[in-house]
Amino acid sequence: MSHIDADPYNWPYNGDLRPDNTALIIIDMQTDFCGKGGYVDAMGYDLSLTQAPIGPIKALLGAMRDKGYLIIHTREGHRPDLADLPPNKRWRSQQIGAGIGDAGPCGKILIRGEPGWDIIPDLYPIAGEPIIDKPGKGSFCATDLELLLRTKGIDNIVLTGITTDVCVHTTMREANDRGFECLLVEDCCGATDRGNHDAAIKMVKMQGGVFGAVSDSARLIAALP
Ligand code: C5J
Repeated sequence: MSHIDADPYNWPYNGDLRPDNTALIIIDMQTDFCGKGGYVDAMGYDLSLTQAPIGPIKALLGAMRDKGYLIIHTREGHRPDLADLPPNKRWRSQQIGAGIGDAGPCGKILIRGEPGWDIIPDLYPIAGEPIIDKPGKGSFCATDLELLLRTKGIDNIVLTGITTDVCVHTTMREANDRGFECLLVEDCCGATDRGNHDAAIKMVKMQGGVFGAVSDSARLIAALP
């Protein structure tokens, strides 16, 4: 039995935490979401908020890699011909001056293969770590993530990345509904707005842990079996 000190309950609920039944998912740590000249920068949001989790994720990634946990990375992005970009998503991005598919300092915004779309060098996957390319906010929508997790025998998912209130939350909700036991690592996430980050963390803890539990990198690394 192994538990991580977490809120509102020690995680996972059944104490069955092992490297072979638990995965770390690192969501959308792409230049477009945390780098100068990327999508979030073009929208005018404070980059320090989405850059804050880089250090904590790096520490957690190192610890979980060393112990043999499955590490999965995701990237939000669209085909260069925009065939998988819903017109309403494109229109909304244009309203805020950061049109998906439009040219920017880091290449076309949120387009697969462009420099801004890729994962930042500090957290780049190593050989053997799956990357899930997703067109939406949730990592399960239109991807093979669930197949991959079931095939590897994963029950528990540790969630990190950006942004807390959008892609991390959507993925956590999707995973929770599929029966995965989820832990959100608070300091390994960031949002484009501090209040939204805090609200997203609070939401998880309602109703006895409506989507799972919340901890932080120090508590998780200290107790990682
Ligand atoms: C957003 C994301 N915020 N990765 N994407 O559009 O959270």
